[in-house]
Amino acid sequence: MPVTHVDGGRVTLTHPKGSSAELLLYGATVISWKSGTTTEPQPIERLFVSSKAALDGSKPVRGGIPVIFPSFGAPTHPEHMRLGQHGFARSVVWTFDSIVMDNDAGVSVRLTLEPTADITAKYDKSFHLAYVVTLAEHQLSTDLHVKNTSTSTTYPPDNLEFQALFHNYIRAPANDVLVFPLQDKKYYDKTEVSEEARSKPKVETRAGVDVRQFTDSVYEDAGGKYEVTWPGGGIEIKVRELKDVVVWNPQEAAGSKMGDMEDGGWEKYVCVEPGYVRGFAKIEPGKTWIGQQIMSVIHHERRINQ
Ligand code: TA6
Repeated sequence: MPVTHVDGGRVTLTHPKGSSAELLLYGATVISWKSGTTTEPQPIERLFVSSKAALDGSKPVRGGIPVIFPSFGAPTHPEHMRLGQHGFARSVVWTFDSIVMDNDAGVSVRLTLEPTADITAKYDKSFHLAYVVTLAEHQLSTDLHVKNTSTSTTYPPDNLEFQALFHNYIRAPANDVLVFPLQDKKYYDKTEVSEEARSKPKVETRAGVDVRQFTDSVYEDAGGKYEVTWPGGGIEIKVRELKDVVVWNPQEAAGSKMGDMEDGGWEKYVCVEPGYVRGFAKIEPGKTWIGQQIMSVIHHERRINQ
């Protein structure tokens, strides 16, 4: 069967052509995506998960694709102030809803999340989330459907204001990675020491962005199509509605202080995270917002002098 439940808390998708994906119901976290390319058909792991990551639901997974909702980073919206770093979606158990597709075109599953008592205690908005993960021969896509389920008819309307992001840990030789095309894009450098400097926009001057230094950059209105490349490999990411993108690698100084980061783990991945994180998406009661990413494996030989 191309979709299997493994020990209840996990779902495995297997494509007829050999690619596979594995998700935890905890956080709807994709923890594995194995795929080949047209020139190198042998499926290999495309995501990084730290060997010290907790996979038992005790804390958010250090790796894979954590789902970030309704807030990115430290909360700033008045409705989010009781939430922790990166909101709650990545640290609650989702429900397996259905198999959406299961054929040569792809294998797709749908997970859902509705307010529980624990969530409502910290976040008392009406919402319904559906997360659709689709595995194709050389692609993985993730769609987050956010519905405002408020039945309020008050004025002003009971809008749902949120941020959302796919926190992709892309397996790659970090010090050889270049991310395109971000040149001339406005970004916020979260490695700056002062809040004032972190809040002041910069403009990217590099044709290809590397992460050889500690990098934590939030690119605003970044274009929606990215290539994460390294000698002989790469991942293309195309998005819908996710207007911003974060590029993050802690390198050793910050990475070695993370309890669930394996030794040298920072050398094995780059986070390229499409999201809506500058400002807030807003939907009226009854409306639905859909944020999508499509990740494709590319065989890439591309280096550029910076
Ligand atoms: O997406 C980049 C970032 O916001 C970094 O600032 C760093 O905190 C990273 O996320 C990991 O956050 P976490 O809460 O998973 O340790």
